[in-house]
Amino acid sequence: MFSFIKKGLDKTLGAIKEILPEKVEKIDKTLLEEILIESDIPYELVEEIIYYLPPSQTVVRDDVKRVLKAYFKYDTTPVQTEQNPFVELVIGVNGAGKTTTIAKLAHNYKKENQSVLLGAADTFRAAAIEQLKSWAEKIDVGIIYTQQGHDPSAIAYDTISSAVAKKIDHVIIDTAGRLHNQVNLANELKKIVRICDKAFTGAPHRKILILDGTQGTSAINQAKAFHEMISIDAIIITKLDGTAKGGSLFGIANALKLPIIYVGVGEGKDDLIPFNADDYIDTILDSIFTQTHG
Ligand SMILES: Nc1nc2c(ncn2[C@@H]2O[C@H](COP(=O)(O)OP(=O)(O)OP(=O)(O)O)[C@@H](O)[C@H]2O)c(=O)[nH]1
Ligand SMILES: [Mg+2]
Repeated sequence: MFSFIKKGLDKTLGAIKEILPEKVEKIDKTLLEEILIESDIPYELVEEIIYYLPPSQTVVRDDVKRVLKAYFKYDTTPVQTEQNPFVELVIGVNGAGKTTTIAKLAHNYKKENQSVLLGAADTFRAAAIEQLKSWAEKIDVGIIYTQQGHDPSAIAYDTISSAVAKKIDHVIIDTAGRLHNQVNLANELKKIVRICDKAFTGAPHRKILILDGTQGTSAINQAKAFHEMISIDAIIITKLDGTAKGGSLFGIANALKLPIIYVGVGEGKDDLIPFNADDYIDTILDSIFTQTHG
């Protein structure tokens, strides 16, 4: 089976190969520990994983898979996708990949013959508005925007109202990753959430946090801060293609107890793949064990 996640894990698999040039049938736990640490699974989790393995010094693929799977029990999202419009609010620090991911998501929906309207509520920087406009043109979806410095909540409101009036299927709202300070950011995000609900009761239906995968587990604290501000529903990890820290997803999913719904594996509009924990774990284990899955 061709695995889409493989593109995103290229560097991580390369790093594993440096430690383990030849695949094995059974692996020594000390070596496994080294591989897991190298791929940026947090140290406490690695300890825990080793602890839950059978007591023998060497272990087989099925043993490892069983233990690793436990860290992704949050990967089913109970969302009401039948809401029309289905409103998604995208948040995250600047540079995490919010705007690019919004374009990819919108492109995905379009491919499924669903209509999309984008809201450029990152009014903090003029370039941010331009960037989203240029994506909207490229993937041919509508966008509501205003001038730099205008109230982002007003944009969120206008986007949702317009989508309701035009019976659009999906609304995706971009937000600023940084304001003058953290308190301002928290207040602004909370206000956007409130106004979304005013525009269409129940909106936003999904608050998505974008995390830069190249930051590895250091993104966890950042994620917790956003989660405390407006309680996130799901995570998307970007730039998995640019990092050997592919194991950090274990730490992120486990620390936040939130589902990872997609991973970004490049800068193009097609470079967003639905995250599947089984596929992800199998791809890593394929690079360690001779025994294949199935
Ligand atoms: N390789 C790679 N690059 C990505 C991916 N996602 C985003 N990028 C790149 O990361 C950079 C930042 O992405 P943006 O989408 O502008 O990030 P942002 O969070 O909107 O940033 P601000 O608007 O400044 O807050 C851009 O150069 C993107 O092309 C990915 O999955 N893989
Ligand atoms: Mg942006």
